Amino acid sequence: MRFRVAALWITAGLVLTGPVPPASARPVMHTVVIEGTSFEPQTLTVRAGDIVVWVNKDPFPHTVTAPSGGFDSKNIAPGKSWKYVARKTGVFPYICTLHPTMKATLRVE
Ligand SMILES: [Cu+2]
Repeated sequence: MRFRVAALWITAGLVLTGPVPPASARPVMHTVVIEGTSFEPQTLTVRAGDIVVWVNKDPFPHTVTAPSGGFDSKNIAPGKSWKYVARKTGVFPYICTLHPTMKATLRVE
Protein backbone atom coordinates (compact mmCIF):
# COMPACT_ATOMS: atom_id res chain seq x y z
CA MET A 1 0.00 0.00 0.00
CA ARG A 2 2.79 2.39 0.93
CA PHE A 3 4.64 1.63 -2.29
CA ARG A 4 1.55 2.25 -4.32
CA VAL A 5 1.13 5.75 -2.79
CA ALA A 6 4.78 6.58 -3.47
CA ALA A 7 4.45 5.47 -7.09
CA LEU A 8 1.40 7.67 -7.51
CA TRP A 9 3.27 10.69 -6.17
CA ILE A 10 6.19 10.10 -8.52
CA THR A 11 3.83 9.80 -11.49
CA ALA A 12 2.00 12.97 -10.48
CA GLY A 13 5.32 14.80 -10.13
CA LEU A 14 6.42 13.86 -13.62
CA VAL A 15 3.11 14.96 -15.12
CA LEU A 16 3.12 18.28 -13.28
CA THR A 17 6.70 19.28 -14.04
CA GLY A 18 6.46 18.19 -17.68
CA PRO A 19 9.34 17.71 -20.08
CA VAL A 20 12.46 19.86 -19.92
CA PRO A 21 12.18 22.69 -22.48
CA PRO A 22 14.38 22.37 -25.58
CA ALA A 23 17.78 24.06 -25.49
CA SER A 24 16.68 26.73 -27.98
CA ALA A 25 14.09 28.04 -25.49
CA ARG A 26 16.65 28.61 -22.75
CA PRO A 27 18.11 32.09 -22.24
CA VAL A 28 21.31 32.73 -24.13
CA MET A 29 24.03 35.01 -22.81
CA HIS A 30 25.42 37.63 -25.20
CA THR A 31 28.42 39.86 -24.67
CA VAL A 32 28.97 43.40 -25.90
CA VAL A 33 32.54 44.63 -25.49
CA ILE A 34 33.12 48.31 -24.80
CA GLU A 35 36.58 49.21 -26.02
CA GLY A 36 38.15 52.19 -27.73
CA THR A 37 35.06 54.25 -26.88
CA SER A 38 32.74 52.07 -28.93
CA PHE A 39 30.36 49.17 -28.54
CA GLU A 40 31.11 45.90 -30.31
CA PRO A 41 28.92 44.63 -31.89
CA GLN A 42 27.14 47.84 -32.76
CA THR A 43 23.90 45.99 -33.35
CA LEU A 44 22.97 42.95 -31.33
CA THR A 45 19.86 40.87 -31.87
CA VAL A 46 18.65 38.66 -29.03
CA ARG A 47 15.51 36.77 -28.09
CA ALA A 48 13.27 37.96 -25.28
CA GLY A 49 14.55 36.54 -22.02
CA ASP A 50 18.18 36.44 -23.16
CA ILE A 51 20.92 38.01 -21.05
CA VAL A 52 23.22 40.70 -22.38
CA VAL A 53 26.47 41.54 -20.61
CA TRP A 54 28.40 44.69 -21.45
CA VAL A 55 32.07 44.47 -20.54
CA ASN A 56 34.01 47.70 -20.17
CA LYS A 57 37.57 47.13 -21.35
CA ASP A 58 38.43 50.84 -21.44
CA PRO A 59 40.41 52.48 -18.63
CA PHE A 60 37.51 54.85 -17.89
CA PRO A 61 33.79 54.45 -17.17
CA HIS A 62 30.95 54.14 -19.67
CA THR A 63 27.20 53.72 -19.50
CA VAL A 64 24.67 51.72 -21.47
CA THR A 65 21.61 53.93 -21.62
CA ALA A 66 18.44 53.38 -23.67
CA PRO A 67 15.58 55.72 -22.78
CA SER A 68 13.19 53.87 -25.15
CA GLY A 69 14.24 50.47 -23.81
CA GLY A 70 13.91 51.47 -20.19
CA PHE A 71 17.40 50.37 -19.26
CA ASP A 72 20.35 52.29 -17.89
CA SER A 73 23.49 50.72 -16.50
CA LYS A 74 24.71 53.93 -14.82
CA ASN A 75 28.51 54.07 -14.68
CA ILE A 76 30.29 50.85 -15.55
CA ALA A 77 33.75 51.17 -14.03
CA PRO A 78 36.87 50.14 -15.96
CA GLY A 79 37.19 46.37 -16.05
CA LYS A 80 33.65 45.91 -14.79
CA SER A 81 30.54 44.64 -16.54
CA TRP A 82 26.81 45.13 -16.44
CA LYS A 83 24.20 42.45 -16.99
CA TYR A 84 20.71 42.99 -18.38
CA VAL A 85 17.88 40.52 -18.94
CA ALA A 86 16.20 41.60 -22.18
CA ARG A 87 12.53 40.98 -21.52
CA LYS A 88 10.99 43.88 -23.45
CA THR A 89 10.82 43.31 -27.22
CA GLY A 90 11.61 46.01 -29.75
CA VAL A 91 14.52 47.91 -31.24
CA PHE A 92 16.34 50.01 -28.69
CA PRO A 93 19.08 52.43 -29.66
CA TYR A 94 21.38 53.15 -26.75
CA ILE A 95 24.24 55.47 -26.00
CA CYS A 96 26.87 56.14 -23.39
CA THR A 97 25.75 59.25 -21.54
CA LEU A 98 29.40 60.11 -20.80
CA HIS A 99 30.34 59.92 -24.51
CA PRO A 100 27.14 60.61 -26.48
CA THR A 101 28.86 59.81 -29.79
CA MET A 102 28.96 56.17 -28.65
CA LYS A 103 25.87 54.64 -30.21
CA ALA A 104 24.63 51.09 -30.65
CA THR A 105 21.38 49.17 -30.90
CA LEU A 106 19.87 46.27 -29.01
CA ARG A 107 17.15 44.41 -30.89
CA VAL A 108 14.97 42.09 -28.81
CA GLU A 109 12.75 39.68 -30.77
CU1 LIG B 1 31.40 56.18 -22.56
